Amino acid sequence: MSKKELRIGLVGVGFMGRTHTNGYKRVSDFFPDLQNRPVLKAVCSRTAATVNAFAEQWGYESVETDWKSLVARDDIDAVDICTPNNMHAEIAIAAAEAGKMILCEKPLSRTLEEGRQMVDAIEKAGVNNTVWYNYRRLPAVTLAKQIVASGKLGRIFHYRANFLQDWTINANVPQGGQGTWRLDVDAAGSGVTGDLLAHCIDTAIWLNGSITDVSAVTETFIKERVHQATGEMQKVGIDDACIFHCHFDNGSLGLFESTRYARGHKALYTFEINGEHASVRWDLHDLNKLEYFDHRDESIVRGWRTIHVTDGDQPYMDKWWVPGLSIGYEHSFVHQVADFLKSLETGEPCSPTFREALETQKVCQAVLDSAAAKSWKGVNEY
Ligand code: 4PW
Repeated sequence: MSKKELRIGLVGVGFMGRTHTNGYKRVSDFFPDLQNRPVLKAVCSRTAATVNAFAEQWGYESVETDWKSLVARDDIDAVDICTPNNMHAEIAIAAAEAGKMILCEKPLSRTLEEGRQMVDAIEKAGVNNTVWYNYRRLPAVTLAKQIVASGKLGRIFHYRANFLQDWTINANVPQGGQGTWRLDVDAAGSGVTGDLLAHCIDTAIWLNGSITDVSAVTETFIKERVHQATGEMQKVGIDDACIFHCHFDNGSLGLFESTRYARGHKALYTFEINGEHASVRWDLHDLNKLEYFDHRDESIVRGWRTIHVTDGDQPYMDKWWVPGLSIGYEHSFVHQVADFLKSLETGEPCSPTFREALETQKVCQAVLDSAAAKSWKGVNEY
């Protein structure tokens, strides 16, 4: 079958530039039925030496050092935004106006206002779009979605999630710079709320429906850090930790915690859902396993069971090896590329779209405002 080329223009060459590129490179071999094939047409980063090295290592055909030149090119079909958050809106809006498809790294934007402008621009342009909330596309998480949607859990009472890290405990970690832009409020928009809880919120809305109102506390443990660009000590404007509880539209209660100050945890993302009949729980550190408890089981065998999600009839697994063999974090990005390419064939949106990701932004904004005001915030106010 001769495939149609989807010519990718990647902006940003950090950690996410690598994960997405890996997705583009592997998808056609493992999802051979797709009618579209990504082509690594151009990559953009400000420093010529850096972008040249990235292009050579990963196999991009050409480079740009100004994203505006990349967006203006006729030989680019889709712009992939992997920059720090402060560039998302400007690039996405320009790419939409140029008629490009857009794949944007999470979170959609720094602020709700920027997110709204992005949604307006892509909907006006009518371009295909998606936001890289990749954890949805780990097979065990997709299986959790299927189990919840099947109704096996019955009425849902509780949803709880954690995203814990420990990499900013050292006060000498700067704000600004490669990777550490996540600590600079101007670049990131917020701290753990936008960077980590946004993942938890996206998954929660997908699995358990809308969040209606929130009550949050945030803390900034280290108040000043050196800024990489100026070399000067500056006030830290991000939330280092955030805990919130909430109501879901289906009547269940939610409890969420995220921090970068949980010594011993590097990327512990867990969620658990408790229903009337059954519960499910998942842990990123053991990402191919989904745990399930069903009270309706006979008492002699009742207990938590571990589903090792590797069989061909489980989500995405028919594309990989043989039953019993695991896949990893990077495959979630391959799956998102596959689903995006599939959406071009079917005409169905590739979820989460910008508009769906805006719902996560609303919850993030409500969380930050609730913490600042020390009061409950309704998500519908946004
Ligand atoms: O999006 C998140 C990042 O900003 C990731 O899923 C994990 O936490 C890994 O890096 C940060």
